[in-house]
Amino acid sequence: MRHAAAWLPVAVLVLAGCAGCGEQDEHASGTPPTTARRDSADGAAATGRIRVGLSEWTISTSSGTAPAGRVTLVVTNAGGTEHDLVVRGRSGTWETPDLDPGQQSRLTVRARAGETLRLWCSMPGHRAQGMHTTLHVTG
Ligand SMILES: [Cu+2]
Repeated sequence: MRHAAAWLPVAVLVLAGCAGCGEQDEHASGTPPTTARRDSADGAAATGRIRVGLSEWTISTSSGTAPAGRVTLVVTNAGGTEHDLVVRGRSGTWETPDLDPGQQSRLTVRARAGETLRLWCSMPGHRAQGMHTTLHVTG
């Protein structure tokens, strides 16, 4: 049964390919083949987007948790003075440039399931005044 089950999708793919050839569709317009899904344990396939707001003297996030994998933080300085954002996790440390009030920056980080990412502003004194938070990474 296992072999038959594995073979069937291949047959479908081949048939779909032939149909495409018959109609002489442009290859560029073809829908990309569905890639086999890897185990969910491989969190690298997951993506997420979280908005982060910087202000005096707090960091707010659109979610308290992040999915495992690549996570894009959309960071906005909503305050009245310069801020930045540093993110540290088990896979590394990432940092935005210094952001003027109103400026936005994107930071893509790699999050591992079960870890807690630490976020803070590295401007002198800002972290101590409250500009820090955490994001728990879900499986
Ligand atoms: Cu700051």
